[in-house]
Amino acid sequence: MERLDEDHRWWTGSRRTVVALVVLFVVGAVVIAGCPDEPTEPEEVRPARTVPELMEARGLSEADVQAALMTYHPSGMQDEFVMFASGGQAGNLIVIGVPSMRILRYVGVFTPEPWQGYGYDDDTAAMLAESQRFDGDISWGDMHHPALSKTDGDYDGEYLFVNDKANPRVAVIDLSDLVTKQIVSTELIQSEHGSTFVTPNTEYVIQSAQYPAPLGGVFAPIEEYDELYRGAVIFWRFDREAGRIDEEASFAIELPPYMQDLAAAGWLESEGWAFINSFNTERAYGGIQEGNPPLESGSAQFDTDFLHLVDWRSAEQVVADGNTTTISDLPVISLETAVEEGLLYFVPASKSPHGVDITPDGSEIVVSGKLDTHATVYSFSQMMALIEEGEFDGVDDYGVPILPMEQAMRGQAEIGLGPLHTQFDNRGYAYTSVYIESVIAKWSLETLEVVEKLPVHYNVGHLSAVGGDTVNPRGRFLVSMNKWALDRFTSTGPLFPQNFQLIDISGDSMQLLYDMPLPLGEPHYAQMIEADLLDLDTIYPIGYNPIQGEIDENAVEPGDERIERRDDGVHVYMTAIRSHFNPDIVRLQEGDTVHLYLTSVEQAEDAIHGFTIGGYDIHVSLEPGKHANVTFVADKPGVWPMYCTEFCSALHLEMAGYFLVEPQGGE
Ligand code: K7E
Ligand code: CUA
Repeated sequence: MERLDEDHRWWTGSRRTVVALVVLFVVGAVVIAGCPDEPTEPEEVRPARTVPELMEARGLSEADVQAALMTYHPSGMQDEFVMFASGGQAGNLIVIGVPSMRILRYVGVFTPEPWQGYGYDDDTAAMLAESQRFDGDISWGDMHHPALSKTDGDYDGEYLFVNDKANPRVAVIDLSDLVTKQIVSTELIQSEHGSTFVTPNTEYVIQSAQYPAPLGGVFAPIEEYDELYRGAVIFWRFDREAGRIDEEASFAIELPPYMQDLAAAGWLESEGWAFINSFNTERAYGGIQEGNPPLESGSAQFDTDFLHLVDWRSAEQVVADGNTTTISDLPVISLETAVEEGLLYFVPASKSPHGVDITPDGSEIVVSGKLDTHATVYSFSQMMALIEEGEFDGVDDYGVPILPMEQAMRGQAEIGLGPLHTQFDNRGYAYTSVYIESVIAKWSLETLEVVEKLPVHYNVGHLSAVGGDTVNPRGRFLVSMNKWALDRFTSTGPLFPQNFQLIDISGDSMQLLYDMPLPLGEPHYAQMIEADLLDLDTIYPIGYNPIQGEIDENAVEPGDERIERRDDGVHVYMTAIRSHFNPDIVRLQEGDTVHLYLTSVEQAEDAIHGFTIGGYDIHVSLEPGKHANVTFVADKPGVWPMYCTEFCSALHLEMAGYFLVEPQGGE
């Protein structure tokens, strides 16, 4: 440190001082000598303003300017599309306007979200708590795949489902107010990945396991992997009328201990069938310290793994017939029954398959192998014919019939190194993300020839096109969801953002329009829908409880505010309106149980209040009309200011009051 300082204090060195004085003198002499009688005009320094000047100054090409014009939204101009992206490890959902790529909202799902008061009031706290498996205390989620609800195979803009890979959970988000309404969890499987994917009319939300484990959360030695470890797929029944998953009407199918991966539900021709990829047909389970190969090589021995074909329509009947065993509260069709009843078939898929995607006409299934260079296009009708004729290449160790790969597929597209996921447009093209090569490959569904590759930056995982996984893909835009950002953005240290790259796919060739750093979670997948297909309410009727979906029984009408002391505690009926809470003084005794009923009686758009009491870890968001209940024990004596946390009016700071908690025995 000292040495550094010495080197830098050059002005203290006498020799350096002499040098500096000489330099100053020379510069001064030159300046004086160069000074004629008339003063020269200082060269005009005006920042670039016109379009040509800006292009020159910033080194922009015409394509750059075109891209800017396609994405720029002047103040007040709204986006044509909305993208719902997973918030990854943040366990929440990210809502993004497309093509501007502006983040519009986060939605709390598997994680408490303070701004929304999500996880702090009684209803949302209970929802998060009840979703805990094994009475755990999980504070995060690993969200991967948002799925918009569908009618006839196309987005209907009503609901959105998301998954938690780490702690198998599925959440239901209502698109009428963008609020998480329900989280279902299961102890049947111990990790998942193939979710959420919906059947064409959202009859079911599919959730399939990833890392095999004994079903139901019991222990078994890993040496008994083949015999006792299992995968499974759960079909969560969605009750559209209620807007909730009906756990009672849901079921599961036991699967062999391969690592099931992504899933898809067929539509049109392939309606009634689900398709689930898997890797690790080798049934390796690691054990490096015990002399086994690591999972990464142990699972990469065979040239093919299995794409699972699941006849869920027929499975419904098997469940209705009661041919199931109950595990973790779910009726489970055993592997044996699934084989007997013809519910499950395999077809080999190229090395370590990942994505599985249905073509818009529902007739084919596209599968890509992470360690392969192809996208394989399977023909649904050919596979059904093979099943019908009983033409199998034998069975696997669990008795599941294996369809011959060659006869099951129409062909393979030579894509590139590490193809993952595929989406479609409205002009007969498929777009496949290619992870290792860092490109989006555009290829013709008809000829299976790649027509173009667009470099992306870098290591793309999923990609999302507007309606790209429906019967009605729209084309227009595609977002490449890149895992690595490397040199794209100003450095933020060792943790880099993700990079969402917006690509125009409406022209003859793909055009990269915009890089959007995503500073939250690792968002795996996203879906894009027209903004005008969404019908969001902006005001709740007064007293509406968004989680209960009705006017809360404790909703407070203006004029009805009061505090009641009863046997079970102190009941506070409070309203919020610009710019006061009423009541604004609440007198309590230490140890009182407080039942706080909070109603916003606002009916003006965007007039949002927040409510907090210092010291009590309470925060509620009060959108217009919203009602929330908060129950807590006033166990900390003292004077606790309560206040509004949203700058709601000029007198927002005055929107405050006191919780006075008198100590026991009065001090
Ligand atoms: Cu490819 Cu979880 Cu869909 Cu990530 S998964 S990329
Ligand atoms: Cu209400 Cu600030």
